Amino acid sequence: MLRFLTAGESHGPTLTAILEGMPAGVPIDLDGLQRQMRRRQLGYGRGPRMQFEVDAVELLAGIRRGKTLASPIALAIRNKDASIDRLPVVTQPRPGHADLTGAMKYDHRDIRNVLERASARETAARVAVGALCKQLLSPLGIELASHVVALGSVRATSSTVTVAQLRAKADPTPLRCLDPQATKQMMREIDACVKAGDTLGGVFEVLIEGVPPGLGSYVHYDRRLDAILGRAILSIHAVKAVEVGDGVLAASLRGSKVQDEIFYAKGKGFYRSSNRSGGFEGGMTTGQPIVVRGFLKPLSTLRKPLRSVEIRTKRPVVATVERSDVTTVPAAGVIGEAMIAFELAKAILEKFGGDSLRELKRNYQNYLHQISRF
Ligand code: EPS
Repeated sequence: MLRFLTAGESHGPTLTAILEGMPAGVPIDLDGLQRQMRRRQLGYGRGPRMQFEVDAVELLAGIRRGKTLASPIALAIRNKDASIDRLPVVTQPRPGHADLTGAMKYDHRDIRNVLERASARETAARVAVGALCKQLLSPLGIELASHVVALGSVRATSSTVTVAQLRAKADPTPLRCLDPQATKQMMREIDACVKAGDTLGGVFEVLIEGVPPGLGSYVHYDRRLDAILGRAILSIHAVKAVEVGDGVLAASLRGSKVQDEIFYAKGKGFYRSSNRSGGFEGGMTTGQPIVVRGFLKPLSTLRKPLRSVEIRTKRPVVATVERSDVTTVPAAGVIGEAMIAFELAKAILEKFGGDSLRELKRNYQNYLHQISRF
């Protein structure tokens, strides 16, 4: 079974992760891993922290001469800002953050003990884990990309895209968005929020190509892979809703306008002319591209803070102002890719097994051959 743990506080010395269950013999490209880390730091509207943190990943165990050993992989990302022991006590909880409930639950009188771990900085470790998982998926022909489809009230015009297009055209733009007109409006909206001391949410979309039919299962609720991906996306900080395919629109349409009709052609096999399901039927992948969206609420650290209550005196105050971002939607897409890469790698190892990449590939090819003859 593939599993991972992360540890580390936002301003502690190090973020760290252990990924266990990777087969042996997977080539690991450290530069590729580092590029994924950099992608998480980009995006107009990020705070000052992203300018000085390097998020360099040190691989400490489980890899030798550029290949996985099958032993647990340990990695570390050292924080440049490691001021945790010098930072002031926090007693004015921010509405929307983990502050108040976290302090009550763990009996902390200093909210810093909560916010340091609740911070989205933890996602740097997840992106490193996801980057390793992508390097397992890539030799199987599975590729992921993401883009921003809405920021605040501005929506990008939608069109069908491919992973290659997203990588070439979305990543180099300031907000990882394909629509240049919408990007300009989004940037104006961010500028207005900077002035107003406010924050913005939005929507990212993750696209996955090359997934075979039949990952996940309809036989039991906890084996439905769309549900597993939904949980993975909801676990990302500030995400409040998830959509698979045209899920939200589908709820308002008739069935005849929603289902993807089935066709067959010699040589091509079974196919659909649409992908409204987002690549899932009955909790299983259909073999079409997977399309998952994450909806973020605006970040809860506001430079113009909201009303709150001091936890010791119980007097009305305004919430603490921590250094933060105006929006993190472009980064959240990269984190979404990482979480989905992990869950897909896990689902693949569960279905196909294999202690080495060679064995996994052989099992995988066998299955692809079997379904090609269905
Ligand atoms: C983040 C680092 C943090 C924030 C952000 C994400 O840095 P700092 O708090 O030192 O400025 O920029 O964290 C949050 C949005 C949050 O709510 O905690 C990062 O590395 O992604």
